[in-house]
Amino acid sequence: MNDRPIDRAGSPDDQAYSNGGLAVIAALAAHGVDTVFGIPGTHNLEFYRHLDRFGIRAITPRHEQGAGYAADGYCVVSGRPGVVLTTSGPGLTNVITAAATAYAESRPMLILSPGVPTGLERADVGMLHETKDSSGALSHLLVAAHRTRTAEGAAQAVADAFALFAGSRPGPVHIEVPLDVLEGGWHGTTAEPWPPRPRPLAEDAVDTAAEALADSVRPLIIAGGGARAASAQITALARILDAPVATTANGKGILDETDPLAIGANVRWPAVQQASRDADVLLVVGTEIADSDLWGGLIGVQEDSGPANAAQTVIRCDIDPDQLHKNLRGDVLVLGDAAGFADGLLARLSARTDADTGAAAHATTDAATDPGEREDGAQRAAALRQAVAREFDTSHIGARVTALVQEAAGHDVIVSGDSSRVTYDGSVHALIARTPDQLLYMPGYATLGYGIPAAIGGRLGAPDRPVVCIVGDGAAMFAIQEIATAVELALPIPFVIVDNGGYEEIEHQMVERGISPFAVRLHRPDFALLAESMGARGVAIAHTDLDEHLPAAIRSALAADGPTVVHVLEST
Ligand SMILES: Cc1ncc(C[n+]2csc(CCOP(=O)(O)OP(=O)(O)O)c2C)c(N)n1
Ligand SMILES: [Mg+2]
Repeated sequence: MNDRPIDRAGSPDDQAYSNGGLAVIAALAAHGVDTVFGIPGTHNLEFYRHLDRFGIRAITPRHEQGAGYAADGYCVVSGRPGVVLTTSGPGLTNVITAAATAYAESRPMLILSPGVPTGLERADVGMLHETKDSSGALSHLLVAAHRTRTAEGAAQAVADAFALFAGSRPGPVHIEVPLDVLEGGWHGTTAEPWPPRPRPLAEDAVDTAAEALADSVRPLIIAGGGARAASAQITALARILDAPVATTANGKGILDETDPLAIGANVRWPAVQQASRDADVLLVVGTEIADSDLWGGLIGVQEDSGPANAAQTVIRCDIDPDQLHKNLRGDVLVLGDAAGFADGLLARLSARTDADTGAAAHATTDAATDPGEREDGAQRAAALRQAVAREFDTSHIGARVTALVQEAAGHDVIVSGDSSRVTYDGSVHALIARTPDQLLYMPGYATLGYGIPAAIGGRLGAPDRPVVCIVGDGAAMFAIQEIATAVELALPIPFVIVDNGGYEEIEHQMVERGISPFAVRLHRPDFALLAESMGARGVAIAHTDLDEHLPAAIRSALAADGPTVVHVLEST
C-alpha cells in the first residue's frame, strides 16, 4: 500500500498545531538539538511541521539506516547526541541496525517515531505501516524504548533521554509517540535544559586509586570510548605518572598519538597485551576492554594467572557499574564520569608531588614514593610502538591509503571507516590521531554500510574539518545511495572505495576453514560512473598508481564544491 493522507485534526492557525509533535520538537530545541536525521512519511509530518520554527535542520538520507549512521558520525565529531526522526513501521525497523550499533558502541542516539494510535496496540487491523509491537521490539535492543501516553509524557521522555546520555553509559533511546498523541493537543511548556550534573564520585575510591598510582613503578593506562571527553585529563595523568597510554579503537586519539607516551589504538597486538600484564598498576578508564578490540587476546593479569595476580593492581573507572567488572577484575572500582575521576586523581597526585618536593628539601623522602624509581614512560612507549610496528603490516593497502589520505588532507583529518580490511587492518592503526574525534568506526557491532553515512554526519558536525571516507567495495554497496545525500548537501567529502572485488576477509576465512570460496567474489561496479550518475565527481585509480595519484585526488576532492568518489582498483 502506498503512503496515503490521513485525517488530520486542527486548522492552519498555530494554536491548532500546538500538538504532541510540538511538545517533542520544543523539548529537542530546549536540549540544544539543531540537526535531525530522518525521512519524512505520512505519519511523522507533525514532527516535521515544527522543525523550522525552532531552527532545527532536517537532513534527509536515502535510507533510515543511513540516517542512523549519519547521526552517529555527527555525534562522535560534535559531541552532541544524534537525533533520528523516522516514520512508523518500516522507517523505524530500517533504523534498528544503526540503533543496535549505537548500543554496542555506547553512543547516544535518540530515535523518534510515531506509533499506532492509543488503543490499537497489537490490534492487527491493517493500518498503514502497522507493526505488531515496535516499542516492545526496540526495548529488547536499545537502552530504553518508551511508548508515551501523552504529549507531556513525550516531552518528558526527551528530557529523560538527555539526562540518561549525560549521566549514564550512553546508548540509543527510542520514543514512540502514538499517532493520536502526536496529532492531539498540547498546552505544556518546554523541558529542562541539558545537560544535568554528572553523578558524584566515591572520594575514598579515588584516594585509594591515587595512592596506588603514586607508588607505582610501571603504570599503564588503557582508555576507551567512555574517556573521550576526558582527553585533557588523561593526557595530564599520563604526564604526571610518566605512564604510557594505549587505547581501544573507540578511544583512539584520547592521547595525541604523536605524544612520546602514546602507544596508539593498539590493544589488539600481543606486545601491548603483554605490557598490560607487566604493569604493576593498570588504570582502565571508560572501557569494557571488549574482545572485539582484543581479537582473542587478554588485557591485564587475569584471575586464574596464579601468584602474578597479587603483583598487579587494577583500577577501573566507568559510568556504568556493570562495565566495571567486565572482562577483567578490578581491585579499585570507581563508579563515575571519567573526566571527574581523572580530575580527582590529578588533584591528589599533584598535591603529593608538591609534598614530596617539600620533603625532599628536608631529605626525608619516602623511598616507596620516589618518582626516581619509576621506569621511563617514553622509553616503554617507544619500545611498544616498535613492537607494534613489527606486528602491523604497513604495506597493506589499507595502511597505505590511510597514510596517503592523512598526508594529503592534513593531520586533523576525520576518517570514517567500515567493517572492511581497509579500516581494521588500515585506518584503525595507520591513522595518526591527535584528538579523539578523528576515527568514525564501530568495532563492536562491526556492521557494513556505516562509513559513507557516518562521513556525511561527521562533516555536518565539523563543517570546517576535512572528512574522508575510506571503505571497502562490499561496505560501499550497503550505503552507496547516500552519495546522493552528500551531493544535495554539497559536502566536499572524498569517498575512497578500495575495491578488491568482493568480501575478501570472508573469502580468507573460508579458505582457512577449508571451504572452497564461493558467494564472496562480487561483480565490480564502475564506482566513478555510479558517482557521476548521482551528481558527484568520480575518479578511478589503479592500486599501482596510489602514491602518484591518490594525494592529488584527495586534495582536489576536499577543495571541490561537492563529493568525489575515488575508486581504487586492486587487481584480483
Ligand atoms: C551487515 C553485515 N553483513 C555481513 C557482515 C559480514 N562481513 C564482514 S566483513 C565482510 C566483507 C566486507 O567487504 P568489503 O567491505 O569489501 O571489505 P573486504 O573484506 O573486501 O576488505 C562481510 C560480508 C557484516 N559484518 N555486516
Ligand atoms: Mg572488498
